[in-house]
Amino acid sequence: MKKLSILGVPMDLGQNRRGVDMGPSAIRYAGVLERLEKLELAIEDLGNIEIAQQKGEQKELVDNLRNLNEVMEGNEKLAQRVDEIIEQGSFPLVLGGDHSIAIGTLAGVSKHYENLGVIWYDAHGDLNNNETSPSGNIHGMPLAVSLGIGHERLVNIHGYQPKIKPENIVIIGARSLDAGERELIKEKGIKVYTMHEVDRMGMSAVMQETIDYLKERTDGLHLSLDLDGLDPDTAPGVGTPVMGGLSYRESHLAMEMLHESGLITSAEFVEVNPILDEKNRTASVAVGLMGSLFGEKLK
Ligand code: EXY
Ligand code: MN
Ligand code: MN
Ligand code: MN
Repeated sequence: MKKLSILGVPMDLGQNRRGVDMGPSAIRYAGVLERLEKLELAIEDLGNIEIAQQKGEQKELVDNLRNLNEVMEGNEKLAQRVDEIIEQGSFPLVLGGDHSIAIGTLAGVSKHYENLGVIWYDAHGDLNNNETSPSGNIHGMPLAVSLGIGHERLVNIHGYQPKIKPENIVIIGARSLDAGERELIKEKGIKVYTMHEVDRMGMSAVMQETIDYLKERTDGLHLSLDLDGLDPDTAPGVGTPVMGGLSYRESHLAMEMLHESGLITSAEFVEVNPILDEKNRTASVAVGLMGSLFGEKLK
């Protein structure tokens, strides 16, 4: 039976809105364990890792980076835990927390693969660095950091860099990209399906191309799913909502196709903020998507 380890990361220091540190609790409250226990999986819930608390007032940015030390510290812990989970032959399912935690997740995962693939399901590219970032928020940087681009302390987390190669990445759902991010996408030739392509091609073709593309070049595949990739009407409980996003059905289809592909080897669901949510809807949507990713069937 496939082993699955759930790890919560109550991180809210990669951005400046409160409440996303309650994401893991909201997702558990929405019934993630009960839902996945119905599938043929041996599940353990490892609880949350300890993350520094955001204090009342915002600290000044250092090198245009918000909370660099605390984000570093949390991600070092996370990388170590994820590394151990894979070492023990289990599938890491990481619950965020803001998207800065992808730095630690990928650092722990990628050690185990030569050519880790990454599906970045997100309204944003998360490809900024401290020079291009309009906000100084590290949750807008994790994909660049994992490519080895950015502050040297961030890129060297868990003692090596880069974690991933640009040709092993597929971004899906993008509709808010900063100038520096667009340049990087061009320069590195990163594959991106913006909302325009999803509308033109349909999600089925987008996912089939994604799977075919990654299947031949990667030896492991990580899903980094930011709930703001979905439309805010479906997933309102996120800190940086962008209109015109992926629908509930498109997202389930994407998860179902990933399950059928058998390629996914680790996953994280991030940016669920119950304070900004409506009756925990966004966490429930996340749990439903996890159900599809792990093989729930309609009939
Ligand atoms: N691109 C903007 C920035 O870097 O500040 C917004 C980033 C939002 C990132 C969200 C989590 O995906
Ligand atoms: Mn906190
Ligand atoms: Mn993101
Ligand atoms: Mn996002």
